[in-house]
Amino acid sequence: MKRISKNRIIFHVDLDAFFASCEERESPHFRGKPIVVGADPKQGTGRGVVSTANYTARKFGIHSAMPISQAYRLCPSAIFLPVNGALYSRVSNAVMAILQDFSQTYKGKFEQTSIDEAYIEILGRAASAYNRSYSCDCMQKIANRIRSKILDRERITASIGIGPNMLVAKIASDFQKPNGLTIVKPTDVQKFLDPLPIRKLPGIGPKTETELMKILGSSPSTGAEGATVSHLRKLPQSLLYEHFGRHGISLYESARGIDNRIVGKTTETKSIGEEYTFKEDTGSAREILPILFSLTKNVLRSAQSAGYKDFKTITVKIRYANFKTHTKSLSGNYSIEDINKIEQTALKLLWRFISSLKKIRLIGFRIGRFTKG
Ligand code: TTP
Ligand code: MG
Repeated sequence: MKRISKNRIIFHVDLDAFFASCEERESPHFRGKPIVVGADPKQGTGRGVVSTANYTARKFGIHSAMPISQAYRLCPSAIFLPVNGALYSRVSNAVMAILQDFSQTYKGKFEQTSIDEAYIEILGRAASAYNRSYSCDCMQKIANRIRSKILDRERITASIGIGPNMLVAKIASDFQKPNGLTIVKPTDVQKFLDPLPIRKLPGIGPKTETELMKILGSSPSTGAEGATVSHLRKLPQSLLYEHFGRHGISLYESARGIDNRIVGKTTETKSIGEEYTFKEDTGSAREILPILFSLTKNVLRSAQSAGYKDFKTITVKIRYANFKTHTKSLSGNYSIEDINKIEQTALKLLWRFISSLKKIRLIGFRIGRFTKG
């Protein structure tokens, strides 16, 4: 396996309850109250989903992607707000500019991975000093400077994780949210990961978790607290490969804190997409297709204004009336200007899901793996 210098220092910065924090800063009288950003709850009959909720609303059990009607039932007195994308883009750009500045100060590398997340790799003198002593003081100071600057300038809080690679830094930033700082020294990686639930590892969603629980279920050591990274670590690489293919190899490596990705190398951001919830569930192609094409146009417009020219994946998502959700992707070489080819691909992916017998509640369209022009 390719070895990369052992002691890299990578910061992962993730803004807290991002959309809700932007709303809170615009209307300080909201502070301390539960805020839910997303679809209109329409007194509990609304049909969309929650984009995010602030930490006060999360105490009621409200979270991202939950049906807005359920959020309303959990806390009818919460402040429900629509998504204000222009505001969030403005704040995101300002925060990312601050982070890029820091990365230059520390002769580092920078990579933004979503609207509210970025990695900074610290290089130069600060990195050498840390590698000599592993004293966290210096890294703590840098992290606190970053958080203070974001708070002073943009009036929102961020959580930061610091680790020897992108995987560990990302898990660490989530460890003490909100407004938290977690530093994982290179020598402590396994100690940090072992007790965590397997769901904390990127790439383990509900499906992989269920599958892994089935495999681990026969092991008497998996206690009532559920499977942890240390349980996952007991599974041989060959067994994981048998069950999950290449994804199994990355599970094996993640459980050991191995990640050789390089910060700032990729020119690809994650993806850009949009979803639409129908006012009433429908199985009619005449209602569904115009929505698909309007989502396609909106997404391509956003990608174009972000400066992208080419991309490699198209994904279509559908949610049936019973909430069963499917996504289907197709990889290829697409140019953003080639709208006909993109629409045809989206149609091909969606078509198999359309049937007058099975009504659809939501459709989504997403493109990803960009290359900047
Ligand atoms: P996240 O960083 O995943 O979540 P968050 O910032 O709201 O909360 P946390 O403190 O846990 O980081 O996502 C960033 C923004 O992306 C979020 O504020 C809203 C949007 N988003 C959605 O619209 N739908 C989703 O399902 C998720 C997860 C996020
Ligand atoms: Mg966030």
